[in-house]
Amino acid sequence: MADCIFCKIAAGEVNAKVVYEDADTLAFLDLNPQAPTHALVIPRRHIPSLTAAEDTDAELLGKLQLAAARTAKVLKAESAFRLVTNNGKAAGQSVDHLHYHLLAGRKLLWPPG
Ligand code: DGP
Repeated sequence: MADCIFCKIAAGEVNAKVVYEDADTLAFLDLNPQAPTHALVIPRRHIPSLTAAEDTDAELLGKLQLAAARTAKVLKAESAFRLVTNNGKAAGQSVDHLHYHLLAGRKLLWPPG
């Protein structure tokens, strides 16, 4: 999508520190990290949010989960990390391209704020 920052990162038009990529997904470090390890895992294809995903996206959503696990391994965080998506403005979503935050490297509180 033309105006989507994450589509631009996926296309290589905007720089990001990419830590994992495959044909369908990409993971890069968050610009505003909330933990010592903070990556964003996204589908290359534009899906605005998890609730915008459709039945035809099921395979891609599965790949996104696997990409997150692989990203955790690349970042040596596989033993303890949190994977979360903010779905909707009130939940904190500021970029309308589906993304999972992968957070690690510090004690993660529960319940989250
Ligand atoms: P959310 O608020 O859940 O939609 O998360 C969006 C995240 O995206 C936020 O933590 C900051 C990050 N972010 C926004 N713009 C950029 C960018 O241009 N590059 C990178 N690396 N991260 C970005």
